[in-house]
Amino acid sequence: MLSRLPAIATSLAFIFCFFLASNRAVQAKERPNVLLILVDDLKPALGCYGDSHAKTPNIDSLANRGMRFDMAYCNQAVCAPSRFTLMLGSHSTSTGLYGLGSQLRQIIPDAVTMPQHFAEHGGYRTESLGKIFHIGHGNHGDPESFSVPHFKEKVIEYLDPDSTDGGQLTREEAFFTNQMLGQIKSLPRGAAFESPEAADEDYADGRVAAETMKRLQSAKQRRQTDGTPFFIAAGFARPHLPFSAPQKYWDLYDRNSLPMPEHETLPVDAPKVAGKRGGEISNYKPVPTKPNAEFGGDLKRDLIHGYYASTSFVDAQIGKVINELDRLELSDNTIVVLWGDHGFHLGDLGIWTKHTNYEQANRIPILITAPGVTQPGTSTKQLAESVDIFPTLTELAGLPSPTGPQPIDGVSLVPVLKDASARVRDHAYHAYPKRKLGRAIRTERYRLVQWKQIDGDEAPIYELYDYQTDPLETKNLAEDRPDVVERLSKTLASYPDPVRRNR
Ligand SMILES: [Ca+2]
Repeated sequence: MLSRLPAIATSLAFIFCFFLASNRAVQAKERPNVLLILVDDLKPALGCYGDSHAKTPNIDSLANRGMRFDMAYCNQAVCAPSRFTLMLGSHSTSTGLYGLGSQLRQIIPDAVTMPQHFAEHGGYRTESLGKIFHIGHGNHGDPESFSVPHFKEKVIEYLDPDSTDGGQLTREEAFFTNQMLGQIKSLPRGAAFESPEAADEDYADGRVAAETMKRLQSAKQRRQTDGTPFFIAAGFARPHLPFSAPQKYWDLYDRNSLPMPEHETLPVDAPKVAGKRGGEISNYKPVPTKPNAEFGGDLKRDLIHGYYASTSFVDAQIGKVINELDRLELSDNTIVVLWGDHGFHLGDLGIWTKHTNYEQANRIPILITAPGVTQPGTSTKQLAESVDIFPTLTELAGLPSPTGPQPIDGVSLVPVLKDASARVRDHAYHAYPKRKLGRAIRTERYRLVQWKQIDGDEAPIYELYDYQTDPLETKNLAEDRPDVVERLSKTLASYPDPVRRNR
């Protein structure tokens, strides 16, 4: 009798596993699909966010299908760390993944990313196209996150030979393809913008859109055949520099009517560590290479025109993907999220690109359409962070909440999706490491930034901005408003101590 026990146990275990597997298959058939659209360096310079200059009919139409988050913030205003926060649900200050070259699997080998979680707990087939995890600067993406190999595309791309001094490898192309990483400054600079007569698919974003449409077609067939739900992450490279976009998208704009920066000096009384001059933008010609050099008026206008043209180009590609989702009759059972990885300074405060703790680098678009949950044409002023997307999507899909092993800092926004006035957080948190680490609390009215060395014992330096009275961040009010500094620094103190930089 005793000798038969192992056999019985094995049989029971087999039946149990079979039951679990078949139960999971049944549940998987009922799960919504997920289409995650990531757009590189996209600030809310979009028609649906009230930007009257932007020509973004497709993103505007996507916004009309569900809920627009008007006070959404990234957790760190640069590509690689921001994408880690999205995919892990963890702040960079909780993981130490602060750098462009930070290696996820070296730091947290067993991390369970959002697509891994969907595959493991929901039976999803997970796919990635274009810029999802940051690739470049020594990073190679995260193949473990997806069911099938990544569809890799270029971020830095030129068609016009003049943009590359006749076809030479340029600095940013080298960074983004992991070449010559120790000798970048020896390479020529590529152009900051180009506007050839070209077809959409001559550039990466056109090809990513075309491939995403094919993947949706196969996913539909798979869903019909065996019920497998899909999680497809499509990542678009523009409006990241260089502003390489076909001429027809530049032609949508009257360059002389585009908005120029209103306030081009750093905030009065702001600490030096918080500001920025030069940096990424200086790796492109014809931008002056000296950090404090004045940009001519034409150059500013070219860059701003290029940003808007690139946004319109990416908007058209997103339109193709959404049209295909509709044509395949997948829209009724597919959650669609559009997310920009961080904002972008277009000369405000005299700053270009990102890498700061200021408003323009940190505010992002988040649009969520969840069939049966969101109402068309809704918006919310509730605060939201990138880390919230992971627990929001798991709840919408009926999956268990993420539990790590990485620290989970996000909260589900599903209550807000159901009721735009529901409160799930009273502030957003973000951070940026420079010579000191700047950690910020953004409320509806204020932003407090605390600058301090990690593990340092020096007195922290504070910045405080009041967006009710000073939306352009012209003056640091920390000295004038100690009451607000004290209240918000208590909120900041409720966060875990920041993890040291790992790379
Ligand atoms: Ca980016």
